[in-house]
Amino acid sequence: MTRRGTLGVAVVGTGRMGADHVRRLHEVTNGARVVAVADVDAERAKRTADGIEGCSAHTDPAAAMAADGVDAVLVASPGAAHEAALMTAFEHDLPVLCEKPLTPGPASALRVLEAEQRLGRRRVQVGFMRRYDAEYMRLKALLGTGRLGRPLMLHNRHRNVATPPGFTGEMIVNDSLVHEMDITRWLLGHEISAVTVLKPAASGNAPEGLRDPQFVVFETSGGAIVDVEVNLNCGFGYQVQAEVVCERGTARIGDGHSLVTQQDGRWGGAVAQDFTERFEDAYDRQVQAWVDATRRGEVTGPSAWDGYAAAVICEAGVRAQREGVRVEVTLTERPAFYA
Ligand code: ISE
Repeated sequence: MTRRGTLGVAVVGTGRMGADHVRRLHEVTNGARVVAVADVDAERAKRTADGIEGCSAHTDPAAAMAADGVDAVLVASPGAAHEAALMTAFEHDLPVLCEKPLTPGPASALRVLEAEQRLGRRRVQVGFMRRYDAEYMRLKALLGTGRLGRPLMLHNRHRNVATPPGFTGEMIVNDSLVHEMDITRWLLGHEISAVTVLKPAASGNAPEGLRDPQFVVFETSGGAIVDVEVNLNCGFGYQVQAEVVCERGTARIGDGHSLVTQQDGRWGGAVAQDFTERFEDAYDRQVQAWVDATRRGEVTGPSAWDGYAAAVICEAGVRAQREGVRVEVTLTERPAFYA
């Protein structure tokens, strides 16, 4: 239930993603308005709130959540701040869309699961936005028909133009590969049971000290093998591709052939340059779905359990990467609450 017909949203964190979500909620999403923002940088919070009528700016997330007219929270602060923001949202009994990661590790993710269960109903949607990408949705629907038979292999490519300054090896797993972890679980309906990380020679494009690209193998509970090329300094564009190999056929997305031009004896198209461009529709659809569900009093989409599973797989992935060994993944028993 919302207080004034539209959903009043507090946005916590107004960095790159937070500011983009504020713009989206203000300009694109139906049925929502931004009523408060919070950021440790007071100036940035104020700049973001400026121009949005009735939007207050805060440095304390709790103050933003307590502001008049807040019905729900979008958390887009750095991962280390998520647990505290989620707990505050729970105290106010507010529904939350939390950018990935849910929290940076399994122990804190478990604390969030326990706190959410104490509320007696789901409150959290985690921002694994690829689940809202039109191509991934089509692929999932096709697999769901069973026409191709059981999925046996999934090949993924995850390419970025260049890593931002300060990007570390662990971030390859926690910030980038985490998307393939979630999409594998969602597309195949399998749990990831083991992770292996292989490292080819570092690309000359990669910044000094960063071993990029990497080649990752997931084994799944359903017997599938999943590989991921994570190639974050490829130089030419932002590309996310996936091909599922099933018993009776294959299906592939991400070729980016939506606009092909032919001119001067050549044919071709453009390659997206970053994730906000490639996944713009997915972000829009994700936020609209969250707003619509919240206004209906429902919580849908990736759950805190999915966030916890990703945290456990990331921990295994970082170990596999560091030690060069195959690391098994063990999740705690899934509570009936998240069935
Ligand atoms: C970034 O945090 C994302 O979420 C992007 O989707 C991913 O492609 C990129 O590698 C990450 O750094």
